[in-house]
Amino acid sequence: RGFQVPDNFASYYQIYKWMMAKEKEFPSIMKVESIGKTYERMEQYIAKIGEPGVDKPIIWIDSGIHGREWISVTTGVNIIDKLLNGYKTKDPQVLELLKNFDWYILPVANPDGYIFTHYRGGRLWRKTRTNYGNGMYGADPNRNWDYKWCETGSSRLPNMSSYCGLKPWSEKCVENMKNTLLSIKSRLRVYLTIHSYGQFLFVPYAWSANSYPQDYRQLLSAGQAAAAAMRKSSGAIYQVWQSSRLYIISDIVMAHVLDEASGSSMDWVKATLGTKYVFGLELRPASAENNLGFIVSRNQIKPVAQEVWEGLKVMAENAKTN
Ligand code: ING
Ligand code: ZN
Repeated sequence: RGFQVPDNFASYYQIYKWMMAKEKEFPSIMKVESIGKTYERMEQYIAKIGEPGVDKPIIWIDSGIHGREWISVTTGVNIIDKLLNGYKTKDPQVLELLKNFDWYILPVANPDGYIFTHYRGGRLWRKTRTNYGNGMYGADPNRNWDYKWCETGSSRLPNMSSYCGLKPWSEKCVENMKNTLLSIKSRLRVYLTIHSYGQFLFVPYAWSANSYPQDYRQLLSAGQAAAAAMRKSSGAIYQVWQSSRLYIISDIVMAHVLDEASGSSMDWVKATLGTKYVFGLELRPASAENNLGFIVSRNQIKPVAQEVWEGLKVMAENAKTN
């Protein structure tokens, strides 16, 4: 009855059905595969989009690694939709993007967490849903990667929202992502992980405000170019930073502390795979009280997707030439 997945905060199951339908509609350029099963045995579906032929450099995008960040999931879904619509209408820009790159898009990176946020009372769940006993569930899938694991901005306590897990890769959904990324290591050119909120475009490293990749300046300027395109699209200002250089008010020490966070996907990809263009995005809003920033109204879905799309095209352009 007119329910359009890309225009709504769709459920895991609706998104899965939509991806299957799109694969049928665009069999020559799109494949949907599962990269593995989660702790709760849900498949993690990835869309692979590109012109057939030789293997090309890959642009990877994941969204929804945190359950409650619904606007990130709609953005991942809308990027798939934009690539397919552009192909259908022979948009020369999109044809170029599909000729130069293979696009790997994982719109619901943490299905267990995402599904839980659709239950009554679960809307603000961030983590996975691994059972850690005594009524404690889930580790933070953006603290569970094996680079500087659990050193900064992580908790060892399973009841905390930034719990780093029992060990690196303890979370199935994270291990599946790692294995997939390892298998495409030599072709991986751009890694973008989409979160919300705060309106930032992050560059590595997140684990320390005093640690930079050797090509930091180049990443920063590529990020600034993308953010400028985003601003031109909608007026929204995205600040380009290392997330570790931001200050937050810590609820533990009740003071402003650096927002360093280790064990993130972004840091692992940059440090371990050596991928050139690695970014983390925090979508709208810029600020909100009491976690309400995770609840974004439906009319934001399209403008947010559009501004990300504009930024993405600039990232792709940079990744092609530099
Ligand atoms: N923010 C991210 C978090 O995991 C982040 C920020 C992004 C940290 C990339 C490290 C790397 O804390 C949200 N809102 O989840
Ligand atoms: Zn997040």
